[in-house]
Amino acid sequence: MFIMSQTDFKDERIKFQDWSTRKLETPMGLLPILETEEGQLLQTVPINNFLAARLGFLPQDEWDRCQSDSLLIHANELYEILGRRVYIYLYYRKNEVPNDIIDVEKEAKYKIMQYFTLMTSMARPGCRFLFGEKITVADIVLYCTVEYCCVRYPETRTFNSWLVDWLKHMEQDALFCKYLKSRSGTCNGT
Ligand SMILES: N[C@@H](CCC(=O)N[C@@H](CS)C(=O)NCC(=O)O)C(=O)O
Repeated sequence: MFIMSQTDFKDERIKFQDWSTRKLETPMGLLPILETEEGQLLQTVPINNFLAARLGFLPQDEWDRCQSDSLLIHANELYEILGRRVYIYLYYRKNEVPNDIIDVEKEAKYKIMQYFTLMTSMARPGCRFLFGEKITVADIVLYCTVEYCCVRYPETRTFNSWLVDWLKHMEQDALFCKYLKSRSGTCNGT
């Protein structure tokens, strides 16, 4: 949203090896934290909504705004489920592969199916983006959620025909492409 609205900001990434020290300086030992003139803001969903309101990425319609909130919360839940159950042993604790790996994989795929069924059902029919002709915070979060799932489950990109069309619209959008090009890699190089 900062990049798309051409707003200056400082993006501070903490290196894995520095985290145990830096963690102690944070109120809850967790990231992300948004530093604003008003103070510190914690929790992904309100951070996204605060920035969306300030930078012009909230849907106009009240119902759409509530759907957007719901999508943001569900996307966050899916991150937590996959993070705790799958990505943790794939990338961080490689020698702690769970004994019930087949069930873990099955559950992860079921959760992706369940969450994407819900999130894609929120789209207004016939629109380029979720809630109209303009990208909102929910589109950006949904895109990042697709990418997150694709690290392990690349078939997520073709989950249903609405998602396939919508991904095309997102990746054809000049401002969104500017954001995609601006990104640095993740800590594991993906
Ligand atoms: N509910 C919180 C969860 C935050 C969270 O779990 N953050 C993780 C990274 S995504 C973290 O800081 N982990 C570091 C740690 O637990 O030491 C949110 O949505 O912001």
